[in-house]
Amino acid sequence: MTNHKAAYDLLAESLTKQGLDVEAIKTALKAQRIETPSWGYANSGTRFKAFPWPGAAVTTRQKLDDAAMVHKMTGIAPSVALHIPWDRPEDDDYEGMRQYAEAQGITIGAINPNVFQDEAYRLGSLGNPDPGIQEKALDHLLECCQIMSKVNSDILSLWFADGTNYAGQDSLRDRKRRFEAGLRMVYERLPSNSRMLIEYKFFEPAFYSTDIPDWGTAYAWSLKLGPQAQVLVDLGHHAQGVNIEQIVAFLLDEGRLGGFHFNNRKYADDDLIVGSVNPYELFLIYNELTTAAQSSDQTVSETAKNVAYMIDQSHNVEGKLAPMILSVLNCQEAYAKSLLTPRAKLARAQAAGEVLAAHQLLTEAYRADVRPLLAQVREEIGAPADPIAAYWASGYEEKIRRERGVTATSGGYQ
Ligand code: RM4
Ligand code: MN
Ligand code: MN
Repeated sequence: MTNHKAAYDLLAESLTKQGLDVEAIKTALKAQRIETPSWGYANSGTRFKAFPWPGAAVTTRQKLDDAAMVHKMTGIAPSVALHIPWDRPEDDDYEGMRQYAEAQGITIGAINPNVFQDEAYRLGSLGNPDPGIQEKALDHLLECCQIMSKVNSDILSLWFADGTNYAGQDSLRDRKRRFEAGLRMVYERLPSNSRMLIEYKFFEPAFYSTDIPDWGTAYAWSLKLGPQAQVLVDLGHHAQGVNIEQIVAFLLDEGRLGGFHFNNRKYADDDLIVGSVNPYELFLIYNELTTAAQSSDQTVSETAKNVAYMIDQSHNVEGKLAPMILSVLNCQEAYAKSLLTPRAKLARAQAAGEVLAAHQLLTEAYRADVRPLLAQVREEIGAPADPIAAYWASGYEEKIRRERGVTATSGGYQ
């Protein structure tokens, strides 16, 4: 018996008394999945300095090893997103890369094309006024569709750095049209049974306009493109005070929420550990997802069940694997709390206009200490009850520090 057991028994008893089905909650928690990003294991920094982290991954194999370790510690992170060309294999052997991942016990998840780091992209990629550069970007995006088939990925995750810095720099309407034409060509070449997720961001690196500034633009384009196109919500890409859970609810209801890039922000695209600044917001987001997954409306519940939960973080001062483990655990905790919301009671309070009662029903779920429940779930799936402690005790961090050492960085990523 581990030391969480007594606390778990008490919690299970109290949840049962509240009318909750503890076994069903545990089953849901065991089915939860969070994808980690390959770039989160490499060195990264701010635009001022990238401080190299001892043991940070350099090669894609090392990143896959690290992702596999995070999965081993948490039991719920069995896939890793790749960024191309950062993760292009030296020998171009993508099948070999997939096999290597599978041999480590993980699979390859979303493919993220990179059309922002080449010299050519100074004025954008698909939105660039130069047709030659639009074509270069398009070629890369289509190459990524082929890579998806080689690595068995069913998600093309699109983020564009495109935009303008000055009023008058380019025609806003022409840029829109270029983007629509480019996205259409990519959409037509998507592997069957796969999805294209369109990520929005209202600032940076362009600051006067970005070509996909908000969820409304991404949503409008996904509607125009077809059912394989959906919206990706990156928690760091909103203005201060935006109600993200409302965006999530809207997109779920319309069948167009495709996935998340989880992180946390204080000011902008800070890419901090998800749930570290505003765990309540994360809970409220999960609450929308859980409510939708349990909905009797089939489009809504199917959409919720297909959401791709991905982390998009870069840890600059706090290490690499331990903060990634913590990020996964924070998602797990938020999800667990969302499963405790008494939905039938809440619906009754809402219908009766009982504002405070409804609010309290929700906040009571948020306040519950679910840690013993999570320790129990982990133990039942064969993961360590305390993943971070287990990680430090595993010797993995010492091993990668010793074997990989410190790699010089240039700035930005890698
Ligand atoms: C962007 C965006 C993308 C990510 C890059 C590295 O802000 O979040 O998803 O791939 O950063
Ligand atoms: Mn992102
Ligand atoms: Mn971002």
